[in-house]
Amino acid sequence: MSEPLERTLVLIKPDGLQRGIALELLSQFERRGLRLVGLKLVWPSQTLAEQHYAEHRDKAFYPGLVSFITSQPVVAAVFEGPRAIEVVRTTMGVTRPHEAAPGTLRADYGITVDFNLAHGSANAGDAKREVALWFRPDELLSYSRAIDSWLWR
Ligand code: IDP
Ligand code: MG
Repeated sequence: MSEPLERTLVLIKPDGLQRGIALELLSQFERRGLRLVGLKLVWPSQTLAEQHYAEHRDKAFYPGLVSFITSQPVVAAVFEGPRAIEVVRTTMGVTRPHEAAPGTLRADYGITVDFNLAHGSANAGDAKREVALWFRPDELLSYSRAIDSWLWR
């Protein structure tokens, strides 16, 4: 009953780092059993931010979003595991913290959409594109952990 392992991009946005809870937030994904395969601090360039949020180019909030994400460093991480993309999204909760379910990261740590703390790839296509955008192949490590056999098969 093995499920294919997925990789997905997580960003802890500037608000998470500035509030001093970046690693606390990341640990929520680790605690669920996801395996960390890439991790770094990045101060995103304008180009990186624009590429990352390209799908929102025409939205009213886009200029503010790009200026926010480039204003301070972010933590970029890649997590791996069965259904990792969905696991990250459900752990984060929906985009607007006031609509997010209690127990999710955005609900428990946030209150407005402007400061919703984290990014997680939305689907398999986005995950592939975003992981490649933020990490070089040699920055991603493939390894196993002894506990993996107690988390998935
Ligand atoms: P997601 O981060 O849950 O995937 P998206 O709809 O892809 O949500 O939006 C990307 C990011 O843009 C959000 O996480 C949030 O930071 C910002 N954003 C989305 N909608 C709004 C809005 O209505 N006002 C301000 N910022 C927004
Ligand atoms: Mg999105």
